[in-house]
Amino acid sequence: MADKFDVDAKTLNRFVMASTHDHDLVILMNAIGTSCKLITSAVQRAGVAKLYGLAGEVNSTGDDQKKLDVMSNDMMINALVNSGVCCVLVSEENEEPIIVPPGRAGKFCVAFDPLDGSSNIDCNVSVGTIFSVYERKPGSDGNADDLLRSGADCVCAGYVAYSSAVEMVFTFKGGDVHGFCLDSTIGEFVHTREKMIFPQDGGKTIYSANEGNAIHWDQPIQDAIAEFKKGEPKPYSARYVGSMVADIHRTILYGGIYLYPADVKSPKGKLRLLYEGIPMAMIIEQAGGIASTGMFEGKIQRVLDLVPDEIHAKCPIIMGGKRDVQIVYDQYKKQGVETPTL
Ligand code: AHM
Ligand code: MG
Repeated sequence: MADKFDVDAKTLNRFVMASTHDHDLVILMNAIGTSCKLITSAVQRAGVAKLYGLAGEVNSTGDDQKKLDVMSNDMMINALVNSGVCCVLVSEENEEPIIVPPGRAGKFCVAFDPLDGSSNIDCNVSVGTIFSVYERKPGSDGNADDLLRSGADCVCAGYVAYSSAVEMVFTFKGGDVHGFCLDSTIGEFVHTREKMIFPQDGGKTIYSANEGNAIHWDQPIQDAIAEFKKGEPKPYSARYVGSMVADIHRTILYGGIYLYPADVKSPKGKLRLLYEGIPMAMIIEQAGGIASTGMFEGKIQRVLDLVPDEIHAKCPIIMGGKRDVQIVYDQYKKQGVETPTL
């Protein structure tokens, strides 16, 4: 029976402490881990605690209903502001950046989507948290400008999937990608996936996109999806949760391709660069995959080369293995577009 008990738990904190000499980074990851445990508790108790619904609504007993994503946002902000190692925060839920008061400020700038997958929150389908971390520029006190830079400057990126298990995946700049499952019996994230690698042969033949937008896509994207449907030796499967964390997590583990391209309705795409595009691109690339914009502002670009012009800037996204991203690029080539070599 003894082997059923972990006498040597490789916790997230232990892993981070072994990976860096930067004590502030250890504190930061601890604060992110704590807020994600709080979010887990809120997500898992959402039904019984009556946390579903719109913020600002008054329920039948006259109490204010708290929307789950507003609560998750408060949990992250409180943990990060009080960590003492952050100077500026950007959240999907806040129009303006959050500036940490000087007495509590530290060197990190964190962008996050506290609970991504808004259309899935109230129906108990997987949702997630996504974050990217930068260090403030030399001489800066910490302001939005510290986050308006290329993904190449991102020092840490990660996501947490709230699903049948709660799992954190993150990577430090230039490092491997690691996974940690929340062990509810000890209340700790425990190291469960060592060096996550995108399937080298492209993995399962899966395409993942909101095909309801197909009529608005450019011809090469429509043609690429048609290619996937023809498939060789058999048609690709369609899988689309509509929560980026779930769709990207599956893509890293199983293979295939995820697309939220630009279209005539949304020429910059839908997803946000700072807390969706850049962190997912860094994880995908450091796991051995490709993170492209597809056609964006006249050319095909690497997501990590984009520089946001404002904190909530958007970007189109095509992420997957070489096998499938090449199929998309081939359709652009047929239209005479120059494509990067993969
Ligand atoms: P959100 O931040 O409002 O939740 O939007 C982001 C989500 C992503 O998780 C997901 O990939 C995408 O939006 C789904 O969009 P759509 O419903 O248009 O398919
Ligand atoms: Mg989002």
